[in-house]
Amino acid sequence: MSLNVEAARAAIGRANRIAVLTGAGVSAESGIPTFRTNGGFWQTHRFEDLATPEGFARNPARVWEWYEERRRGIAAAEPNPGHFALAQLEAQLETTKSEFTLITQNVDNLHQRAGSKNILRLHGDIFITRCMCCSHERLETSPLKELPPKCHCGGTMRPGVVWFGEMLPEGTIERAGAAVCQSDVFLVAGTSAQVYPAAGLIPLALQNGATVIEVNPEATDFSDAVTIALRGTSADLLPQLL
Ligand code: BJW
Ligand code: ZN
Repeated sequence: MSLNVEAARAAIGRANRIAVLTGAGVSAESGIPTFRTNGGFWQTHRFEDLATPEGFARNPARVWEWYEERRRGIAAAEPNPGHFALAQLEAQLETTKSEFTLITQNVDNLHQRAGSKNILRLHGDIFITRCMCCSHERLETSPLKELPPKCHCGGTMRPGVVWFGEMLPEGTIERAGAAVCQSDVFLVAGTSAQVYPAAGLIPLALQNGATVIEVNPEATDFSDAVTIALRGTSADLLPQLL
């Protein structure tokens, strides 16, 4: 075990309040593609077409086909040792009355399926559909019968996720910021930290004196600033840390 892994383990062991930020990289070892790295969606697809309100307005069927394909892939995937390690840490901290907040940018449900409970989902949930007209929401985990799906009010349903240029679900970034400011340790795993406001939580933690630990096989814009940068995958490193 490297010195850095030891130092990160020790910081986590001492902490009373832990906040975690995860991104697409934590689900990569479950077979779910990321956005910006090797084979990521934005290397073959235009995000303007698939992940903006304008792209959806231009061609709802195209956007829905992409989401439906991803929903199928996620439904067939299983949480990996990285997801399970975070759920175990939360369960352990519960017994010592320590605080644990898992902040995720992921729209898959793998943290939840691994047993994590206190989850703040910054970018929504791919299994929720929401009516463009009356905002009615439905949780739909099985394949959809029609694309785009329709609401009982006749309106078109959209995926319950956050696209570029849209606000995050009400209160989530505020709650995430509060958890980060109060944390002794902020663990950041599997995110390129390029999308805001999520990425802004990293400098916020540093300003508030938290030990910031990054887990990522690649360097990010924040690697030099964080307290401990660990190079490796989350399925490999998170179980060693926690
Ligand atoms: C591994 C691994 C392994 C690989 N183990 N690791 C301030 C400054 C500049 C711009 C803005 C700003 N504030 C707002 C903006 C605009 C915009 C933005 O940030 N743009 C930037 C790109 C510059 N932000 C927004 O629009 C946000 N809304 C907002 O701010 O509202 C207020 C506002 C509105 C209008 C104007 C101004 C303010 C909303 C952002 C929504 C992002 N949506 C998406 C799609 C969600 C739905 C879906 O999934 O379909 O969210 S885009 C996509 O990126 C997705 C992700 O959650 C998000 C982050 O990606 P993530 O998770 O980091 O993945 P990758 O692929 O980038 O990185 C994977 C990482 O894993 C890599 O580092 C790998 O190395 C690593 N990895 N294998 C561990 N095994
Ligand atoms: Zn409706």
